[in-house]
Amino acid sequence: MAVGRSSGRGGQSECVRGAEHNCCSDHHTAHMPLSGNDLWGLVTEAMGVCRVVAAARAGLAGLAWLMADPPQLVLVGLDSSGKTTALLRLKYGRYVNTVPTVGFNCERLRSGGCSWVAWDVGGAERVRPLWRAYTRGADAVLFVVDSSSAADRLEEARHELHVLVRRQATQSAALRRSRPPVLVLANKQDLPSARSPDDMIDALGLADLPPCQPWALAPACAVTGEGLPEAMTDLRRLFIKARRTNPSRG
Ligand code: G3D
Ligand code: MG
Repeated sequence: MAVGRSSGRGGQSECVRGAEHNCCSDHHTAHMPLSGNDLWGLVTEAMGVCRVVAAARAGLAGLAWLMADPPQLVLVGLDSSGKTTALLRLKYGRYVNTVPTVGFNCERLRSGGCSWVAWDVGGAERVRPLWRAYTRGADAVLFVVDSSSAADRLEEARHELHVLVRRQATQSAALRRSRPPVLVLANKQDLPSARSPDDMIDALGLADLPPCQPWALAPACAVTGEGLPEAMTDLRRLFIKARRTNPSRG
């Protein structure tokens, strides 16, 4: 036999009694019958407490995440694709004239709602073997491509991107961690000869990447900064999703 919920608005108890009714203990009957409203109140109160506890736990988790080391972002791509321009634009919010990168640049920055430690690595052919040292510990990759480049340079970019993804698959498997997401930045969209995002997806063979590789492509112009915040938001989203899949960062 159940305790019926009060139908009266004035808090009138409608405690249904029957032969097997045993919800009202002695002390209950001795004092005040526990009405449906009372029970409902207790339940909602308990739910409220649970919500507060959950919010506090989420807050602590968020705090711990903020205090932890920021994720490592690596910018790679062919030389002159606009990596350093993009990095400095993200860091300072304005255009900074660049010189060809010798070695690497490293900046701590905040973009897309997340703090990052960003590594910008030279893209000339002779230094590309160095990419592996940077991508090994990467949490996310920004692969910058000049959308206005000639077909042979795009083919070269496609080749390097696929090599990078294959290498990261091996490294991630060895380290038992999720694959770092790759955000392809289709840069230099301001130039008249720039390919559209769809053409870039085709030219770079992104549909041929393994299904377990998180990726996205975002059009941008690193000189004006157009598209960069959206790109970084996409990257953060992919990063959080990958992290949820495998919370241990390895
Ligand atoms: P890298 O670091 O990938 O080697 P850089 O490339 O950032 O040094 O940029 C190479 C050149 O491309 C620079 O021009 C830079 O201004 C230009 N560039 C970068 N992003 C864009 C863009 O979105 N649009 C246009 N039009 N140009 C861009 P210079 O003349 O200094 O070599
Ligand atoms: Mg550079």
